[in-house]
Amino acid sequence: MIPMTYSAEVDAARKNGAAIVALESTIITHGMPYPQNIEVARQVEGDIRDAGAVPATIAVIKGTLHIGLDDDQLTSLGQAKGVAKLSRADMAACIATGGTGATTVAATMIAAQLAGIHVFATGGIGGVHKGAENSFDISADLMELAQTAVTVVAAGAKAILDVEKTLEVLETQGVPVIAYGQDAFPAFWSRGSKLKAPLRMDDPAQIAAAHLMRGAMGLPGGQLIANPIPADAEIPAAELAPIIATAQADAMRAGITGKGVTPYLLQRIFELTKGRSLEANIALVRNNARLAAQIALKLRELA
Ligand code: PSU
Ligand code: MN
Repeated sequence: MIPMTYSAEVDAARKNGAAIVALESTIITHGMPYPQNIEVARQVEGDIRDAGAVPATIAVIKGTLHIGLDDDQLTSLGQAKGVAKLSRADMAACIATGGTGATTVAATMIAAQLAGIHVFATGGIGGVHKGAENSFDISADLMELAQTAVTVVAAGAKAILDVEKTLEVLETQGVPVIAYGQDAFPAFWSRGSKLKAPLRMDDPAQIAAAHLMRGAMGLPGGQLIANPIPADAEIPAAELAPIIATAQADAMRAGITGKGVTPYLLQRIFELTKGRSLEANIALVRNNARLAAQIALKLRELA
């Protein structure tokens, strides 16, 4: 038996057959600074409610897998220090030993599937890090997309990654990568990139239909929906490139490896852009939440 509990709101949504959108918690504990992290977590939940769906923020608290957090839980998670960052490899161990941890994209997908939730909104998925030919640092998020049937809405892959190699791995793993409303694969803080997304859709109903078709065909994995950041919030890629390079060099010098890399880079880029990267990150997460809600509503209609 998995110690798993639903918030009152999510429990009611399940009983009423409402559309539910999963949200991760690593973005709260490791992706954004306090106190903005808590404020953003609340705003994103509000965006999903405004769109007519129900948010389910996911985390492990004292050995219980929570599907939906109440405001006290959200607040204490956002203030806690040294929270574990959970992925496929360590999520079960955390639950079994009574630990507390925030869920990454991979772990949130696993939890969403256990809870029967088909759509999940985040900022940007993890991917192949620059220099992966030496470090072998490839996010477990990619392999999760290949095996867990959840549609993940993200603003592409974070521009701190080797986006070209990330797309190659996704193709190898058989993950549909669908740009929303444009041909280019978006680069998180920037709308475009020099890379074309393998697929394009302009309508949430198409995305929902493709999700259902994969299920009908017995294909096990999910879909990555690459939703460009709103134009008024983007930071042009050329402006960001030297900042990312500096952050990367600093990470090398500081000897940051493994799970520490992504949080370190996000924090360093936040400092180097004097907070602008966070403004962009907030805008793109909220935009992804709105699209995810539309997809979840369509999915309920078509299923
Ligand atoms: N999106 C954001 N900020 C984040 C993340 C996503 O806007 O911090 C997190 C997700 O939890 C994702 C993780 O799974 O970054 C990637 O970490 P890694 O590269 O160590 O796999
Ligand atoms: Mn990694």
